[in-house]
Amino acid sequence: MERINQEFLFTSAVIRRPCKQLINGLTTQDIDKPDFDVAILQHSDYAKTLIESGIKNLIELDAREDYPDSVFVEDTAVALPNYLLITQLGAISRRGEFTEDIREAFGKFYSQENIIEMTGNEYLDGGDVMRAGNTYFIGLSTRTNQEGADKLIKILQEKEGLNGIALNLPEGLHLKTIVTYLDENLLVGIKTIENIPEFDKYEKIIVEEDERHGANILNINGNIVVPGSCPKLHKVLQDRGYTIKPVICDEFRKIDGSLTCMSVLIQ
Ligand code: CIR
Repeated sequence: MERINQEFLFTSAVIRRPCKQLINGLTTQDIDKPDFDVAILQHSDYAKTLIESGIKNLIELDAREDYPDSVFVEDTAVALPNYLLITQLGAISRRGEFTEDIREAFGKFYSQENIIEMTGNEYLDGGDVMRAGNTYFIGLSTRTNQEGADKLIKILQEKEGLNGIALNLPEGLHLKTIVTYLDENLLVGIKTIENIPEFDKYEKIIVEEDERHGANILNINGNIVVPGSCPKLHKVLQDRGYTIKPVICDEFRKIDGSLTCMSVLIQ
């Protein structure tokens, strides 16, 4: 059997059902609003795909109409091997998304003393955090500031024995909008990542411009969860021997959502 690196082994995940207010989620796209009924179906396919990829313990939280973007749980917390970091979200309208129910869900996996919260002027969205082996890359974006990145780096170094590197995001909403650490030493991303010096040492699969959203994918227990609408990327990955699990989440893309942002994966 092929060897899967420990960092891609996940047993559990936290997700949240989309709310009707999703249609008013923040967006940089100048296209239609999401169709709520279709979004619900796509979200349930996403949940099914997580289970088919080996997530045994899937916690699905109820929708929160008071937070239009609350389906994007990834941004609210960073699940490290031993510690959970609750973020302060960069967007004002999203602050407060880490409600009591999600805190309770994470309490099943992390003891109280291993849960740390951002405070003061520290802002970070989980979508800006990408693990690559023992290093976590943190995108400095419109949502994540230096103070937020520094907080995470300190926890990585002092509590987890890991490293963190902050880098300026050249484009995109979040770091993981433009790049994924897919496998040992291998990145998948948009062309711009070739100009990021911190990524020089990695092999790269560059997605075609019309499949830009293919830069955000997931390796869950060796299953590669990819957007259904990226046939060229599917072929590249299959030719390299990967098992792909396509899932269509186009309604969420209308408000800048991608595959990683709808779950927090836990080892
Ligand atoms: C936002 O602008 O915050 C949401 N509409 C989309 C968040 C997507 N999150 C992510 O990629 N991690």
